[in-house]
Amino acid sequence: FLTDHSCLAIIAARFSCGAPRGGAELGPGALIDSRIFSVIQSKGSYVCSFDNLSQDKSLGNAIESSDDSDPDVDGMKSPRTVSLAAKRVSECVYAHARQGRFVMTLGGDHSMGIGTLTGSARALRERFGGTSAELSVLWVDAHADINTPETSLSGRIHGMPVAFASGLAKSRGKNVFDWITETHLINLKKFVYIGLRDVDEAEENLIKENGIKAFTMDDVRRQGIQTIMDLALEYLGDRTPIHVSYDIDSLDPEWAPSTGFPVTRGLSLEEGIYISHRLHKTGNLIAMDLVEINPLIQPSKLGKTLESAASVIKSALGIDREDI
Ligand code: 6HN
Ligand code: MN
Ligand code: MN
Ligand code: MN
Repeated sequence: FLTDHSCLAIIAARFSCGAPRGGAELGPGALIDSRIFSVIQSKGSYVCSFDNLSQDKSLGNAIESSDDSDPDVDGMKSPRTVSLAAKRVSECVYAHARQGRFVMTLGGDHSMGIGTLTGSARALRERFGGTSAELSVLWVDAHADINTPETSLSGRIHGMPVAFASGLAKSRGKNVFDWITETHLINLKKFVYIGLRDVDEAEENLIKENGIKAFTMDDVRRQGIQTIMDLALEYLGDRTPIHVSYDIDSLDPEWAPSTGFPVTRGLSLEEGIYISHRLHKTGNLIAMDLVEINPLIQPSKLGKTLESAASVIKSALGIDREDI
């Protein structure tokens, strides 16, 4: 009832100014060149449309807007550049989701999660109104990405998307992220983490204070991924649209080495695929982000990283894994 599954809107968010180093802007192109979406079009019954949002043109470029033209705000690096890019991603996701299309955003660094979640949340509010179809979010990541500008130790906005998309972070009076209004916000009571294993102390406090459901890698190892998915989906409920924001660093570096912040003891590829598979089975998945592939890190293992990403994407779309 939620999405038109024959129409897949793919947004290439070629952007890395929310991260400490460049390279993630090359992730979407690498995935698209791997021809995964040709496989998806031929195996699934999907018709794919592409929006290419580039760092040089459509998303704005922090290399041009050097520190002089985009100085820090509340400790945030490249704040205006990231805000503008996230706003454009938000509008693009919104435009597709408003028409009931499944939206797949390829990153790019995870600051674009500000755009994807706000775009989905706003489209659902307009389509269904009230809280009945309020967005559910599954955040699959080694990291919690819930720092506010005040708690962040790095000032990098890819560590803050959950805080901005939920309204926890505000950018007080300096016109950064002021495009985010009530209608864009997600509800942290309808939000679940899976895969956490590198969480800052302040982030842990934010998770506790806000009563956010979080399944760490320790939980996955203790209880198994099947039980964790049972619990996560039960928590979110039956008839709720789900947006999954999938950071490739949730997978163990063995499976996804080409990423900016690899953390050991991660999900196996099989566990990663299982998460997607279960989401597909709900019939309620309306959007997916696949972010933080950085081809400049471990280029010799980029192929492996792309294959893993492709497998996770395909199972989320219900396409079998015979040729991974
Ligand atoms: N990611 N917690 C660290 C920070 O800078 O706030 C790391 C964030 C990593 C973000 O991997 O999407
Ligand atoms: Mn991460
Ligand atoms: Mn992340
Ligand atoms: Mn299906």
